[in-house]
Amino acid sequence: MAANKTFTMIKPDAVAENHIGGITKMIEEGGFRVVAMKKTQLTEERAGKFYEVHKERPFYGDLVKYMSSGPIVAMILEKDNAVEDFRKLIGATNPAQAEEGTIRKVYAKSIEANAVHGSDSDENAQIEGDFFFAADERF
Ligand code: RTP
Ligand code: MG
Repeated sequence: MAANKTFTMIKPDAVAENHIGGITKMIEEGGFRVVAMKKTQLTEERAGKFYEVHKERPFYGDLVKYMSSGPIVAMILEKDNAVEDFRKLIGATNPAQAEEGTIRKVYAKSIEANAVHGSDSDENAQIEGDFFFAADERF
């Protein structure tokens, strides 16, 4: 994926609480264009694969259970400097440290149930987008 793309998921708790619209509004008002979008549910196996980089972290098992606990909304987003700007828009991993105006400040409930995922590099944005979307699902 080009450097002007990033990948995000609206996480299970935010989907369950009807925040798809609110979060997508913040994303679009933040200057991002939705290139691809789908509601789907990860199996534990697929969530484990998606988060494989965190396999050795103490929270990995809980994270995999949480991310497969209900439907998520996956998106590819486009904007100049997408990866960095999107991480600014979502705010800190721990909502207690998230700045005013960030998505996590508004919607995150805890360090785990923190409403949204954002890719951490151009390389991972490409890998993560490819994990969910075929070529004919991107516009
Ligand atoms: P993300 O990948 O979801 O955008 O979040 P991030 O970069 O801000 O945080 P990361 O370190 O990549 O962690 C991935 C996700 O794991 C959960 N987590 N739980 N219990 C904990 O201490 C803990 N730490 C992280 C969160 O859902 C975090 O977003
Ligand atoms: Mg991360």
